[in-house]
Amino acid sequence: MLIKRPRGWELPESAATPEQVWLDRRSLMLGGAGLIGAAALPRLALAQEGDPSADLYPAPRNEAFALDRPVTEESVASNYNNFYEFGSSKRVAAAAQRLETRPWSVVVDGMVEEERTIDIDTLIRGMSLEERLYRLRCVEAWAMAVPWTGFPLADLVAMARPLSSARYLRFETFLNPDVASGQRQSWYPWPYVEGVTMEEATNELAFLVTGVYGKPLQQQFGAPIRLALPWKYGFKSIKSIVRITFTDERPVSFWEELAASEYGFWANVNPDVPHPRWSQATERMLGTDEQRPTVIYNGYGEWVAGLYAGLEDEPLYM
Ligand SMILES: Nc1nc2c(c(=O)[nH]1)N[C@H]1C(S)=C(S)[C@@H](COP(=O)(O)O)O[C@H]1N2
Ligand SMILES: [Mo]
Repeated sequence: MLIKRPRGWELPESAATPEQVWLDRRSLMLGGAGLIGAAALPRLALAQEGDPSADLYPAPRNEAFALDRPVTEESVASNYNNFYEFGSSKRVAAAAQRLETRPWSVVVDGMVEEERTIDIDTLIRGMSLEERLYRLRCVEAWAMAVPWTGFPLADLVAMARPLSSARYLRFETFLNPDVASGQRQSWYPWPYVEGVTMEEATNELAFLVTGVYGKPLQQQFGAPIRLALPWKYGFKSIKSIVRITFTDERPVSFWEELAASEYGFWANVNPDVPHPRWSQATERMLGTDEQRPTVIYNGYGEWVAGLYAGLEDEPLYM
């Protein structure tokens, strides 16, 4: 079957507008402290003040995860996002504020002792939150470094009591085309889906994120709960999760469904394995012109390289 598909996702990052250019352009248009800033910023602030988990932040930092680069400025990271539910540009922060993150619940189902639906605040308060400084490397060759707050995915796996037959976790994002205009674009396989193996899910690095920059997560970052898998390309770090399913079938992700030859299941960062249409050798740090050499497993080999022993025949790096 032939399906007409947009070519938007095929644009290399170099063809898109760097975030600093449009940040500058915006302040030019608005004469610095302009109208959009005045109208949009208080709303963002309000969304966080009204957050029922606000008292949990900032959480203590786990110093085991050190950065080799400065933390990306909050204003840069929170205004340059990939969140296709709200459009294919990086300027989705304003549109994403339409997502109501309370009430919110997460279904944990499939191969578990007992399927359940957990209220987000019950979940967050049942876990011990910590802050971790993590790098994020997008497949489009830009990168950032941010202070996520959350809890290990392994803690959720333990809580879920999976059956021994479970081999994968499948994650699903919310589906609400009334709120998320991108989801009205029917050629995309909504809802966004991602997956990892049980071994990956229980690795210490796999992190469920509920906050960033010492505050509850804002919508554009994937509130109220998203994944951070810092050794994999950013598209694996699924946002605004509503369902986590334990399964013995390898999940087919959103991007794999769209373009399997470009975005695979494993998607581990590797500078020596180019994307079919661009090099992965270097990355641009958001908010700067700095190009840094990309590192295998995004520098997290110490934690995760052992996960892939014996899997050398798999396409681990795409
Ligand atoms: N549901 C959903 N999750 C998503 C995406 C998306 O479009 N929808 N984009 C992914 C991509 S490509 C990246 S690089 C990261 C970006 O996270 P950030 O916007 O917090 O930097 O989110 C990932 N998670
Ligand atoms: Mo990405």
